[in-house]
Amino acid sequence: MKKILITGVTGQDGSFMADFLLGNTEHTIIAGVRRLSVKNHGNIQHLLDNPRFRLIDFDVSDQANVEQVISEENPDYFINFAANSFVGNSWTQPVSHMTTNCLAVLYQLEAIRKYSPDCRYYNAGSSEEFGDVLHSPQSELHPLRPRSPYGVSKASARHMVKVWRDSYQLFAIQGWLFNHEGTRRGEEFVTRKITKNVARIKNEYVLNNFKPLELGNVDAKRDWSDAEDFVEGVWLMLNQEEPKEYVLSSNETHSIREFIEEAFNFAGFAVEKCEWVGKGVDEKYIHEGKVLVQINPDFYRPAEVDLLWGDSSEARRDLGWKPKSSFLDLVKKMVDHDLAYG
Ligand code: G4F
Repeated sequence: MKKILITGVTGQDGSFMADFLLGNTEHTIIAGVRRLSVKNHGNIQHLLDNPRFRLIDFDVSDQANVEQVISEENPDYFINFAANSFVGNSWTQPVSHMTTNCLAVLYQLEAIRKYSPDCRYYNAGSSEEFGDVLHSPQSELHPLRPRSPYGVSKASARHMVKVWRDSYQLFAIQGWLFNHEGTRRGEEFVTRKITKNVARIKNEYVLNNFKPLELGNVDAKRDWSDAEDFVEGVWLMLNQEEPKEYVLSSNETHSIREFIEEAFNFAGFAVEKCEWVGKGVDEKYIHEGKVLVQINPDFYRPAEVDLLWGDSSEARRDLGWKPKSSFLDLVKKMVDHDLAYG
């Protein structure tokens, strides 16, 4: 029985990872949570009474705290999902992104090197590191060309993880995770924003009194998967003989526009009865004369990643991993959940 320290456990990925490990292994979870005056335990409420799940106060951006936790707990694995993960916010809070996504990783690597050198370490990497892509699809060989302060923070952390791995022979890796979504996804991310608003509009439509969903660039394309499939991939990556980093992706790309169409379709607004009219900021998605979606340029980003499209063939070959859910499975699951629970 091993000890696994997970940070970011109240978020989507951390909570799904805890569920996966408690359900599929005998190991114990130490769940590092930053103390907040109002608790945000919604995603882990069902785990709080599990004897193999223990919460500890943990602030990844406090070096003294990181050193104390690693030296006292001596974990066998450290899975770092704590991050500032909303790209759109990273232009207004670039320092906080560098601190949490990069400097904190340095604290963790140093603490592992000093106190727990056999600990296997995973840091959450991102397809945003590829950024302004040169070719598609993107595999592990694609150069890092970030387009946002968020992308820079993750790319910098990647270099540090490699340097610490090579210099001190640590099992330290940072996989490239393409977009991954689900019913625990934060509402600021575009997929959940869409499915929550589809559910709202569905309920308000009959009253003929609803506000359209407002979005930014609907032509950007992303490679979306189900986050529950990805946590299994991360665990496989952590349990190879040698430390190697992999891309996890669906190997398909879809536009935000397609996500919108499919989400409304699953809620009963058939694609055949809807149409896009207008151009640019005046574009609207209309169903029987009523505006479901309109563009709000406030949601445009200072620099956009227009296209992400992963190539996870190495992970599929070496780890025997592949996503179980398709793009349409994912959209349906999120819409059904938000229609049922609001
Ligand atoms: O859902 P998003 O905010 O995700 P984004 O920026 O792709 O980042 C996510 O995936 C990364 C992996 O590639 C992670 F590393 C990162 O932490 C995060 O999980 O935006 C997706 C796209 C963008 O092109 C954005 O411009 O949707 C576009 N978009 C259009 N309207 C919008 C909106 N995004 C948001 N959040 N809100 C909108 O209203």
